[in-house]
Amino acid sequence: MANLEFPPQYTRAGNTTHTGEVHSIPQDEQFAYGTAGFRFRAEKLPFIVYRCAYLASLRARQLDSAIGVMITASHNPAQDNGVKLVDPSGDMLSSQWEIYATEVINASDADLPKVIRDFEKNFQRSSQSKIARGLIHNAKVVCGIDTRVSGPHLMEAARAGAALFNVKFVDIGVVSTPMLHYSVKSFNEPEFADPTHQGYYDAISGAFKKLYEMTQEPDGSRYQPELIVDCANGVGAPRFRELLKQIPKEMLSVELRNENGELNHGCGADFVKIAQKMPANFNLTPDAAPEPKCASFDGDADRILYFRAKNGCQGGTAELFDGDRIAVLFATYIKEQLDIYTSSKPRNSLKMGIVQTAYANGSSTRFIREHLKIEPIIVPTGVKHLHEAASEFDIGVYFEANGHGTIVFSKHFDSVVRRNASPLVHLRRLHLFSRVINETVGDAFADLLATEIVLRHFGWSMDDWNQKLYQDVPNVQIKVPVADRSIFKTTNAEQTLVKPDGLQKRIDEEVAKYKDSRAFIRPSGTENIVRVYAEADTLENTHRLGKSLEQVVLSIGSA
Ligand code: 16G
Ligand code: ZN
Repeated sequence: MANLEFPPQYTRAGNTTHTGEVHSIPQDEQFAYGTAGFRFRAEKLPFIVYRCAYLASLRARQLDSAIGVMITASHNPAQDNGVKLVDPSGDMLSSQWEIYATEVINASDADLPKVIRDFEKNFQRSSQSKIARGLIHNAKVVCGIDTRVSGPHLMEAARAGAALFNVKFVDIGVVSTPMLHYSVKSFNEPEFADPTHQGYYDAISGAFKKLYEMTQEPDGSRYQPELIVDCANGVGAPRFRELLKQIPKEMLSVELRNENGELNHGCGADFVKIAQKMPANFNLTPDAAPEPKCASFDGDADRILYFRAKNGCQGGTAELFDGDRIAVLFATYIKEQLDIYTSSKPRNSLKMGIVQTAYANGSSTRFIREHLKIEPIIVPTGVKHLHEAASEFDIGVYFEANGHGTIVFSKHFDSVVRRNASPLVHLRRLHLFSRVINETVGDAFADLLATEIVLRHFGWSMDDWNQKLYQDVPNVQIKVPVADRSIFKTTNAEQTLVKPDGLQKRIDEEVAKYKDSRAFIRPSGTENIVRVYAEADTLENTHRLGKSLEQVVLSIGSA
């Protein structure tokens, strides 16, 4: 192997930021590939992105496939950035490779050549490796950025990382995270879609328009095809604007807000969810007519929530239609189609599953169990856990309450529904619905279009969507800063604390004081905090329970 040369601006010592300053990263600063990949202040990222892109190029050669590199820090402030890798079918990176990524990033500048040589040797040796067999015609690194100012500089770092072993680099520019995932799958499976922005817009909007034509609004429908979207001042603004060009206004009329201000500042899905408040630039005056139907994207448009002004908007409070409510809406629609299918006693059965996390509102879980007659699967926080559990079903609906979710479809679904051009309307609906959805990852644009289709199908207004399914139990989330979150260990899909000793008992005692209550405490995977989640019969009791649990955490933190 020739001498490995690393551009100094992408080393730990010479790490150079987008403003041209050298921001060295000391060797004792270690990192871990977490649920969101690597995510920090943008200054730290050039050397991290460079090394991640090298690793992506190795994975691309190993599998002779396109591998994605997405540069974004999602809902974090504008000064942050991040990087995560995407596997060939558009899925999250395999967990074994998360460990490799951590190893490569943590190597010192002096050790890096050896670490890389060892990786290269190991993969050359492995018998399945396409590198060893010289079959690397399709290997490429596909890279996208969000709208942050540090993005273009980090794109160059990625280009340099892929160039280390001369792997083809495809810059797909400013895209939502789901568009990057979709492109990676499209590069690897050309029959899926054209791997361009337009290919993505055409596939999703095309399915939407066909399904729209097939959908009959029921008599007395209260569906409204107008909505206002909070773009978080992020990538949703330019990209969703382009997607909407494909959809006639009579079908869906969308007004975009928060397109050009400070990213995620006082707006965006994370703000609306945590603060339960209307975002900036939405109507906050009690006497003016409130906007009837609104949705909010996060900064990289992989999360969506619907909302509207609550009670004449006193204090700017928003009523949320969160990921749980979207999941239940989708599942209700799918179940209606599946019930028709099953009633004809078909040879092939199709099984739907629903996956949630402990953050799912207790009422949504009860509704799924009692009305949809499906036992929801509860998994730990983080998309990969949900995605994996949902992949066990023919139709796997998964959503986090925070608005990150999608539906995945099995090979069996492919052969029964997609490849069998059935004239039966419920099967055609399922087929088209599966194409409106972005099955690679939660996608704010696709989820919005799918939501509108289903609301129209049922003839539902926001009131109907709220009242005809379930009423949310009052709930609260509190962030508690702690010195060391690693002392908190959970089990039972994060619903039970096993460490520190005795803490779960104290939680149980507090929870027992309130009616219809439920609560849990878990360490955040993305911030140095512990999160408290509480539900109870009234909002007041919910806050009381939340506060008392906050005290429980603080008493440990300071012990
Ligand atoms: C990451 C996860 C998101 C999860 C959040 C939880 C992915 C792509 N993203 O953003 O799903 O809800 O972390 O953050 O997996 P927390 O651990 O700080 O609560
Ligand atoms: Zn996001």
